[in-house]
Amino acid sequence: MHKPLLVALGALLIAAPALAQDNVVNIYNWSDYIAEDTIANFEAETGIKVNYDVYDNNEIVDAKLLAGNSGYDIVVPSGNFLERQIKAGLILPLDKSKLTNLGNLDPAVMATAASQDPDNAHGVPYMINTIGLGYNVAKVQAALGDGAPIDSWDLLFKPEVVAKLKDCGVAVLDSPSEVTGIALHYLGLDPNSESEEDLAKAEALLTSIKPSIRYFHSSQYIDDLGNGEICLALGYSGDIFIASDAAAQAAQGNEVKYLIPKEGAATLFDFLAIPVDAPHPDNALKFINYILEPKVVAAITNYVFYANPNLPALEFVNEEVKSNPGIYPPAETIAKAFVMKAHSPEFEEVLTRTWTRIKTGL
Ligand code: N2P
Repeated sequence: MHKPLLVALGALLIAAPALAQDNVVNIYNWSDYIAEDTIANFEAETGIKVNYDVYDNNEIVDAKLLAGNSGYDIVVPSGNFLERQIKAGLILPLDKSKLTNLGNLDPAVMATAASQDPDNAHGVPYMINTIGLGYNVAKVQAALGDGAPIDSWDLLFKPEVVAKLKDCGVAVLDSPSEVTGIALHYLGLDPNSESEEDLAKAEALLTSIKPSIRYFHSSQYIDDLGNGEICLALGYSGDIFIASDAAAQAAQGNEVKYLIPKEGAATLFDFLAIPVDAPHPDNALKFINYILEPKVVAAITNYVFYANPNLPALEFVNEEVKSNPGIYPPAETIAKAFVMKAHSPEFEEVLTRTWTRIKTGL
């Protein structure tokens, strides 16, 4: 064989594995936040290999981004965290010329999202969720009788009420900003307050119900609610619907319902975003553009029961999902909901210490 050709072939052989290795995208997403076949379908369509890790708490992602060199190409922070991450220079501005499907997103959602991500420059709204209460209908009825406040945060925050649910099991998200925000809202205070006096009131409330809480965890409650191990959870809307669906499939007599309390629930947008030091930003943009395809994101909504902001996707969302007011909340629920704002890094530190005290009593 001709020598230069041999050399060229040899170079190709050496380069090939390196290229194959490079054609990847490293994704860090919430657990239970994608359809079963989304990743495989994306890999088949694009030839890009996906490395997929999961988390169940905003603080974990935040810490990794702050530390730098996370290796991730896509992360999915909630808006209040994204807002601070953008300000800290941790997120890459989106190259919108590569996001040809961006126009599918609801302009009203984009306008709201812009309050956390100015000009929608850094994040693509992925899913919308509320934080409310999931409960086991029969167990709560058995413990509390007919007068159970199954329309109110009283179910969790009134010590004498929640004490009656202690034996059937109560779980709360391990999420300092969200849980203290909800406690402040319940007390009639600003959920985004950074006053240490207000925080002390939220701490007192949470400490008063602590003896009735079995655990603080942000994903364990899905299985436990589904199989009747616990009867009340402060959790994310779609996760509680996953539990409800599992309970119905198991047919063991557990019926799980989701409650958006009448006082109002927290509403969150989670965003697809690219860390500033992402090793494969172009592949990240390809993945985000794929998620923006109506059928792709509708399949995710149908599987994980979270609403997406993609307008043409709505026709592919199952009827029982889009007509469920716990998944696609009606206007009056949204009007009563509150949006979490970013905390200053200083307050975040105070909050972390407070949260440890609430959980450990120390
Ligand atoms: C998915 C939880 C996503 C909602 N398991 C958190 N914002």
